[in-house]
Amino acid sequence: MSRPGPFQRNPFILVLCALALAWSAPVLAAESLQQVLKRRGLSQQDLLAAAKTYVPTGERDEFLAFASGGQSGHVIVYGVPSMRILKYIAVFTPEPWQGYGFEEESKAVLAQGRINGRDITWGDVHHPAPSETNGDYDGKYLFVNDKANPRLAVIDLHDFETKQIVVNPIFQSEHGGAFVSENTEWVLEPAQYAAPLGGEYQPLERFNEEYRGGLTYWKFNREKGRLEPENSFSIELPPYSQDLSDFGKGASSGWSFTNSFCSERYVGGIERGRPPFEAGCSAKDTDYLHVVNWRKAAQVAAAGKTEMINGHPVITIETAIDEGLVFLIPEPKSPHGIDVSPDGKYLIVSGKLDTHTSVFEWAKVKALIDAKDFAGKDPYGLPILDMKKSLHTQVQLGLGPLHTQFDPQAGIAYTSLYVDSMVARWDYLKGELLDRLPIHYNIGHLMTMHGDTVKPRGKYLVSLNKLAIDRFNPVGPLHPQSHQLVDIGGSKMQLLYDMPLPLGEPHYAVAIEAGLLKPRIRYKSGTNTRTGEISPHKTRAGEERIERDGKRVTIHGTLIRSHITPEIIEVDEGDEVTIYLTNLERAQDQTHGFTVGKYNVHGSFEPGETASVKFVADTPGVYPYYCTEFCSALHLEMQGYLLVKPKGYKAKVGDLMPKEEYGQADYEKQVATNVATQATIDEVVAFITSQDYKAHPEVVALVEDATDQLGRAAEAKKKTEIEAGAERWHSATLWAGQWWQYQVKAADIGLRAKNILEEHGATGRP
Ligand code: RUQ
Ligand code: CUA
Repeated sequence: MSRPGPFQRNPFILVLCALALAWSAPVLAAESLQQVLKRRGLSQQDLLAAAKTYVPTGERDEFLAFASGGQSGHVIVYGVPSMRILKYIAVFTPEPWQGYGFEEESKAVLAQGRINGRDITWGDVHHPAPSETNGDYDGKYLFVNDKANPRLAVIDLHDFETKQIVVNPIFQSEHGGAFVSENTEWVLEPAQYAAPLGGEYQPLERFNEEYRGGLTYWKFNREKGRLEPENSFSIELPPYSQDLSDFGKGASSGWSFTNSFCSERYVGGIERGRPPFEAGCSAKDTDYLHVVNWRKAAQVAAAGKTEMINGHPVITIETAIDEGLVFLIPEPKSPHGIDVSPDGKYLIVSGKLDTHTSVFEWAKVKALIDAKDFAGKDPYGLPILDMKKSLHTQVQLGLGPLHTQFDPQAGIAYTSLYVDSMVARWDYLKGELLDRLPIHYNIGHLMTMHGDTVKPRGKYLVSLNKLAIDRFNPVGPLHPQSHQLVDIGGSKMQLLYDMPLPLGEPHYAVAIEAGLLKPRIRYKSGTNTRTGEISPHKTRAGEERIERDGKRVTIHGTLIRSHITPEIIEVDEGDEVTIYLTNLERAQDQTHGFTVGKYNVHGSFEPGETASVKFVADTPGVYPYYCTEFCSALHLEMQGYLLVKPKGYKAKVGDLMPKEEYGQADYEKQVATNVATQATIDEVVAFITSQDYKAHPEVVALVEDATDQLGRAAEAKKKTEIEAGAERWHSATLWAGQWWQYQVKAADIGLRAKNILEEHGATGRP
């Protein structure tokens, strides 16, 4: 065993060396701003754009965007205006860094999304929807959908983790979803490609009779933070390929709106010589906007006027007609988005194949419904309202209009023009086009800040582009996705920044004011983060144990800088091993990872979290395990051995530490180091306590952590003294080393706290 010399052991000496090196470096003249602009070929306009997006080091963004991660099955979180990616939230797809789908606790969440007994390990995530209070984002929850395998997931924004996945009980696919009602009582998931409800087989020849679309309204329990399948219901609809939706608000509260395409009910078959779907599904000039009285529908469902399909209550088309729940309005063909204005008075629909964007007026629609003034009935008997009588205006914005978002200024909206590759700013009250900005290329959705709520914040717009083509350095035929940041604060829109997203296609994104998000930094010790409950396997320091019950070996262990307890696990070939680990840390950002090599085992343990990994030790051998996060100076030493003994192996184990290498002199040297270190710690503590550190929550957290570490140092000191008292110098020296380890951690944390206090003094930021 080689002992580190004083230069490796004392962090303060290291810092001094680094400073000395910096002083001796050659001095270069600093470049002026003009010189940098010239060298990099930047214009004044570029400089202005940079100044609008640049977030100085240590500072934070104004908004957090949550973008669907498309085929990745994740959600992407980034800051606006810096466009810095902050997190990928694993939702439908396993993600090893977060332990998602590797730890038993998160496997249980993914297992909720099994369909027909099959694990579905990916998702096609399209539309995120934040929870709302009175029609505005409240920063508490986020809902996302999976188009391919009709499912919804609930992400808790208290910790940015996926807590629940529900499988749609009657659809074969969906697209619209998730959309939330003004107070998040309901989360709407509309079907997409029509199919027999409940999943049974029916030949395509029976399309009109047996295939159906529909809307599922999931009840959300805010206290529990979970969707309640037992209190949810659906409405059966004709096979019109229902699509995006929006909840009414304000004037249109209690109603929801869903558009559709292929109301032609065309069934393709290009290989049979029939015109393909794309021709048959765009033959008519109009499709149907579905206008739904959800508040009444919920009462109808609660009264039991439903049919059960797969144990799920469904309001039939017949009942919907009898109770006056669903009305149709012709809308320009192949529309994509339906967006309700912040006051709930206007419904904006764009037909992809029509140059018009149509503004329907809720008061007119409602008057027609109330007067039962119908223009006709669809083949299923649903009442149709007259399109012209429902319209406020139609505006020519450009080619391929898709989605609309709103501005704080009344009447101002932004609509994406897919074919033209532009964003249009326009006034939907006056029916006037105001400005257009070229986009690169083929914009799909767009997002303004809180842009689909009752209170849009304006400032920025992000264009979610379908193609990147030549915008970034080439990385092969599969290009990154591309988001462009646009300044909408002035009278002319200004393009500020291109951001590549190399994860999957983000369809929609929402941006929430950063101040509304208050995620926790640690869990209550022993929390199963996926259920929110304290795990029965929570383990405190000193309670670590290895237990055997027949072939089942259960380990209760702990993680703390910089050791895993236990450090040696011995099992027999074929044993079923479960390892529960509790991260004892309380400090911010002190996550530990855990893996046992070659057993496909990994976990991520945030401060306070208890989670577990499980495997059958079917291959004998020696398996190092270790912490996978560089958590501390002695992170590499955060290790252990799993020994899997072959069947029939007879143990001949001797003393693990037979050598007596260190004597009294080593012991005294170590103690002298510790005493010197303590003096430095005392200085740092004196500095911190001389400041008004309680005004800085981050510093308070660090001080708590440092106090923890010093408590552990005191315990190790006691053990040291017992060993020294018995003149067991070797063991006493090692315990003195452990005492020093805790001191170093405390000093490290103390210095971090000191830095923060000094920096805050300099920047004046609270
Ligand atoms: S998508 S580009 Cu919402 Cu799934 Cu529209
Ligand atoms: Cu814990 Cu590395």
